[in-house]
Amino acid sequence: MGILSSIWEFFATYILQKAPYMVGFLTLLGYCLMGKKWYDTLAGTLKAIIGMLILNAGSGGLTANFRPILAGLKDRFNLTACVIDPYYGQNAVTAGVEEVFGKGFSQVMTLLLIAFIVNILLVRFNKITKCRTLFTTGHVQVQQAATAYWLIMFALPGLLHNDVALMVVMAVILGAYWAVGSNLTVKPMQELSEGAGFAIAHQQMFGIRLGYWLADVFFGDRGGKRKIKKVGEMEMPGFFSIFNENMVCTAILMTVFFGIIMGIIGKPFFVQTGATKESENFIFYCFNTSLQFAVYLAILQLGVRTFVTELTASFQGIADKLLPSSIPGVDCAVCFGFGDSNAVTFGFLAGLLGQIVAIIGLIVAGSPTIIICGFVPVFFDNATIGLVANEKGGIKACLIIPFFAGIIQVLGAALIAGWVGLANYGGYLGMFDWDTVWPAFTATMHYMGYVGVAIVVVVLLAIPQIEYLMDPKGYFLITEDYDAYVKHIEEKKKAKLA
Ligand code: ASC
Repeated sequence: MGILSSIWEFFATYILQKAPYMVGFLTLLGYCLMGKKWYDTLAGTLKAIIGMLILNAGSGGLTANFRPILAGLKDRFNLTACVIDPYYGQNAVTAGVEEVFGKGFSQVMTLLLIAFIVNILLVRFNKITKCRTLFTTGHVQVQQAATAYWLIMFALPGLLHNDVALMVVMAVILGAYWAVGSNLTVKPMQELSEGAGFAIAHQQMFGIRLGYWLADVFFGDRGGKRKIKKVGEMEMPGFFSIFNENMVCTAILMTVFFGIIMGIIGKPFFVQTGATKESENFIFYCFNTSLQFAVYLAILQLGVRTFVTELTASFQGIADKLLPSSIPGVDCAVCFGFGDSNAVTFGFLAGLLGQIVAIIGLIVAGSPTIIICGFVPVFFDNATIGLVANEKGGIKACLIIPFFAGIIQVLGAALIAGWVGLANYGGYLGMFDWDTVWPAFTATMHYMGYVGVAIVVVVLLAIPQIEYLMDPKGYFLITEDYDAYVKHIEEKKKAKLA
């Protein structure tokens, strides 16, 4: 028993919660199930782990460099405000959960494990459930488990005295959200990557599908009747042509943008926080910091190229033997390696503009909760949504949809974080789904109790069923054989025209 529990603890701590090792573990398992030679298995597993570590170095570098700048606005102007950022959100839960609910944080880990099992079961029985995707992003699952823990305890205080019922309700809702949310991204991601074989397991999965749908409805090609212009197809004259190159475009836009923000915050703040020295030239410091954006983005894309093929090729073993017709759900940054790379930058900037407009709106309206944009939601959410929107609806969709996503992120976060009391602890998770669908779940359960729980679960589980009914033949084909799926869609289009 002792040994078993030690193995389990090791697995939970070092694999389940650490995306690179979770991806490595799945690659190893997949290749073993396929009966690959041991040395190919070893090489593939190492490439998967290293690729994910490179991706983390890129996304972690972006976050470490640029989060303090946005958060600096708060400290510099002494604002008491709630920062929307997954790490601030997790800290807020840790800081307040004992005080508000009289519960420790340790149950969050139990919740995470049970919810993950719910995800696996929903995929295992996908003939019935129609769920095709497994979550592999442990760090995100920890953050979500923490926030869901708070939201559900707030919504159903009657459950506080019944630990078992509390865990069951939470795990079913969270596990269903993981399975159903990532399943919603299958189509957008398969189209974007031309069948690379992954979905997104992150914090804006409903946002991705909504952005994809809005881009198609309002900006799409209407079944080939209209020409759309994607970011990558823009031909810019003279000076502007240099923006066609992703690195140059990112460098120029970020220098202008972060140059302004860092200028507003002022040098003394950065000297005080130890980021730069009094003797260092401040303009040079701003320029050099802004260029890091392009550097980390390039690192991130290298990471994606290193691990995606290994994970998706080996996952075939898991799909064949354990989880039929499934694909892995991965970090949203993975899709930055596909589509038009400038759409990442444009989506981010449009989302940021939306967030700034909404924050000004909150201040002007005298809202009791003021939000500060955190780097992770404003960048990773809006860049992802922008990339998907661009693919379906071109540049207009890539700018307009993330702009509104930015507004929704701030307003949704202000409402929910103020209502449930997380704003008092300085932070809220703040990613798109947690500003939209999760507040809706919370309100439904808060006002309708157990009936509300049932409604949330039924609505979640109905989503893949509806998608399946819209195209029963293509639904599993898209994960099993993408080329055959493309043919199937072409035939459907022809039949419609005839
Ligand atoms: C998150 C989170 C991160 C980033 C990263 C993006 O939600 O916690 O560290 O997004 O996953 O690559």
